[in-house]
Amino acid sequence: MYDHTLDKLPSRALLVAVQLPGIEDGALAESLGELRRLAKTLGLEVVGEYTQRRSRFEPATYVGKGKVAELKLLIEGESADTLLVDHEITPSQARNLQKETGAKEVLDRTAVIIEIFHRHARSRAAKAQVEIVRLEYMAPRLREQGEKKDRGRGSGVGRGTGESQMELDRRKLRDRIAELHAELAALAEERSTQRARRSELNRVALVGYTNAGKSTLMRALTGSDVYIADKLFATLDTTVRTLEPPTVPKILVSDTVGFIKQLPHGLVDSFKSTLDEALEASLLVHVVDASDPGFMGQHFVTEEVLSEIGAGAVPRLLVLNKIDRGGDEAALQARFPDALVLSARRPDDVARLYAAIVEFFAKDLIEAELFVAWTRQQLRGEIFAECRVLEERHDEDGTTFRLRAPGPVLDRLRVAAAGGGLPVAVDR
Ligand SMILES: Nc1nc2c(ncn2[C@@H]2O[C@H](COP(=O)(O)OP(=O)(O)OP(=O)(O)O)[C@@H](O)[C@H]2O)c(=O)[nH]1
Ligand SMILES: [Mg+2]
Repeated sequence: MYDHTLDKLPSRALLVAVQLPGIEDGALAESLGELRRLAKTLGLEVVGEYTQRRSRFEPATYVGKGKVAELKLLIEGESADTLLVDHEITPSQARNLQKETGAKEVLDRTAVIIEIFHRHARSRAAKAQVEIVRLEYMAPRLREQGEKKDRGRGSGVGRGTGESQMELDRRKLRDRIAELHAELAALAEERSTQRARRSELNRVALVGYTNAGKSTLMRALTGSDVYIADKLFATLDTTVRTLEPPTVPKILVSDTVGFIKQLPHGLVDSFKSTLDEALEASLLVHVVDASDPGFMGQHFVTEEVLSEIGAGAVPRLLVLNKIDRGGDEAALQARFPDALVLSARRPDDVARLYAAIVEFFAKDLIEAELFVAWTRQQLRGEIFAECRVLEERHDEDGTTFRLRAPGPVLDRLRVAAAGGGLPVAVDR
């Protein structure tokens, strides 16, 4: 089976890219820089780069025929064993490149990204999601390998056996994919129950390109110990925590999976369920690494994926992060007047972000009066947990609260105070 499991992955890699018309040198360099970081995340050492200007990819070998020989020499000269192709290529292009250059492995951008997701997946849901994408990526390659094997055997008795083995492998693959979908459906149900319990609460989600600093801000804003690393796709699972110091009513913050250009489509689909958390947020904090020269492109890719998953209309707060790395703060602020220009490493900056988030939710609070009879004083705890109480007045019948609260909370408390229903438990 075509299986480039990462543990078996050789370690010296050569990057290869075709520069298509309309792709500027700068854009090509950025893309290769990113591929280099993807390689580093997989633990590969990049020993060289090879680019070729071409009007299109060569159908058989991606790079031109004449260049394949050059690549072979380069691989030998650098003792490289892996070719990393900066585009998605067909299984037969990969196979031909491998055969003709003598590389042990040829991985395209998609395979590299899937591999990283595979290695970083921790929760059951993330593991199942990535495995589906991986199996689907493997399926056509399995076919090609099967065909090759069959041809190699000629037209003898073995041929039929080879085919049935291939059929068997494919069926196993299909069965496994179906099993994983069923597992995910069960997990999605669990998650939607948890989400329903949180639906009334104020939600903010940190979104953005991979490595922008979302998890670093998550830590700073919530005091949680989410994983942070100078790696691509360090986070694959959504984590939800309360904004600290706590506000009344409280605000929940979610950290989410990062995006990248040419994110394999299967991954966008399979992470949709994880990103539902982001969709349900009332506010998206879009974090951008402003110290990266390609940050405008990264901003664009993130917005594109957000629209694709249906989050195009959720209000945004743009955060231009990592300003401590020497960016021109004033110039950035002038160019993006509505953005928060900051560093996740400076507590004062994090405090500004905290204040902006609190302010966003404060404007949705409705000021109202709520009368609670003495017989219903068990509601007090809930009122103080979920509303900002501005004033209390007592008389012989009960207490009148003047408070600020989100509309749905107010509606629920009014029903409960009127005796129309039991207070609904929310998770605290
Ligand atoms: N200098 C500097 N480094 C930062 C800042 N914010 C984050 N970093 C670093 O950038 C790297 C990536 O940070 P993360 O918080 O893991 O990024 P992320 O957006 O969660 O990345 P993924 O989970 O991979 O999508 C880490 O090495 C952080 O320490 C900042 O404001 N300044
Ligand atoms: Mg992260």
